[in-house]
Amino acid sequence: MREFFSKNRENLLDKMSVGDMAVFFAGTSPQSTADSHYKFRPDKNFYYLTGTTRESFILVLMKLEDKTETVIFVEKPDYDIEKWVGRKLTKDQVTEISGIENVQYLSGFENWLTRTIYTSKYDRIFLDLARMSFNGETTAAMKFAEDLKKNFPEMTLKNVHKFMCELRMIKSDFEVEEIKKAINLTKNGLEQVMKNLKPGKYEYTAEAEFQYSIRKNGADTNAFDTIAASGGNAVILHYVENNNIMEEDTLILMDLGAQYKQYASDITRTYPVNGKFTDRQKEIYNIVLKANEEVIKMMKPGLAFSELNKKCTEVLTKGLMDIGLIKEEKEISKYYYHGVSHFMGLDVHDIGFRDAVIAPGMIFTVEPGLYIAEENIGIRIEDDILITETGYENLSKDIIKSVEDIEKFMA
Ligand SMILES: [Mn+2]
Repeated sequence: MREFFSKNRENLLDKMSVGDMAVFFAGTSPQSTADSHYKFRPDKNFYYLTGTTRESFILVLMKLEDKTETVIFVEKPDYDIEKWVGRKLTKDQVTEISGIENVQYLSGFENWLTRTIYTSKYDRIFLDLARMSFNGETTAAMKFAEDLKKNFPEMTLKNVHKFMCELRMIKSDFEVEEIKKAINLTKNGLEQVMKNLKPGKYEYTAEAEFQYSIRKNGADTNAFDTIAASGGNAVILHYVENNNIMEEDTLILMDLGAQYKQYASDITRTYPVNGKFTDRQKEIYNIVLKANEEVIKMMKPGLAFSELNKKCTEVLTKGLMDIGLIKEEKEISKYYYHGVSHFMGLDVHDIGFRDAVIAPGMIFTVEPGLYIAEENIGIRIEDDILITETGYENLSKDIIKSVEDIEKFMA
């Protein structure tokens, strides 16, 4: 899919001005303990622009009046090191994957950069300086920014995050296909879960069934840690311990997703552990399902993101008032306390602007929930939705979610 990555670089260069340079880092895997490291997950912007999934690589895009230029810096193959850590890519392989002709070794990067700045008309450098929290981790790009400020104080530094959001918010056909594959793996995984649910087992057995299925069928990994939360655990939004016994007559909330290649899926389903909903569970479940369906139905280009939250809260509030669980509208915040939607793509919570107007090619989750701690009931139903020219396509429509379908499947 070399053309896809080449096109992404072209699109970014289109957004850049003459005299701009953009530098991206693939990153390295953090140490976990002693000499162990977490499995490497490439920076998703780096992947989007190169298709490579190797540590430490550096990508540089440049734009001058009469030309654009792209260089990728890679690790030099070294047999003595490869005996321990596995094969490196050759320069030809990097070109084959990325479509970038100019491949150089990392050891030459600093000299190359200095010479390029000295002999050319660059005055701005774009770096990926996105931050999730004020005291968040310092990335390779942030460290590099410090070095640049010291060694090239005449250069203006800019954050490329805004451009990357603009590009990645709109998915190409290729990306939609990758995401469909991830969702299909998740579908099979959830069916494996339903087939094996039983009171008395531990929650982690449900997680393990999912894991077994997605890996066996070719998923790279999980898009995020699986939540398998039964009974009252399901009111904790990010419960990942999964170490309690699933009791008789409880529900289990499974929030999970396979990652295919680098693309995420993000699905939540809530199942009765013994295969049959109680009347009360059914009542609450159908309110959440209604919110899920009504929000999905309204999705189309031109809509403001905030409309989705408004609709969702409306349906949930009305549902709980109808069954008498709440008397006033504002009480809903006791039982529903998160947003209904986020962008999804290369990252499970994909980058994008919250105030963006919904447009064709965007992919959103829709995930209403109700969490009733005093009744040990937590329910969330989440689908992945592609915005089309005329409306939407529910990419996860084949993952069953009605009470009848679930009970029939589990019987
Ligand atoms: Mn989600």
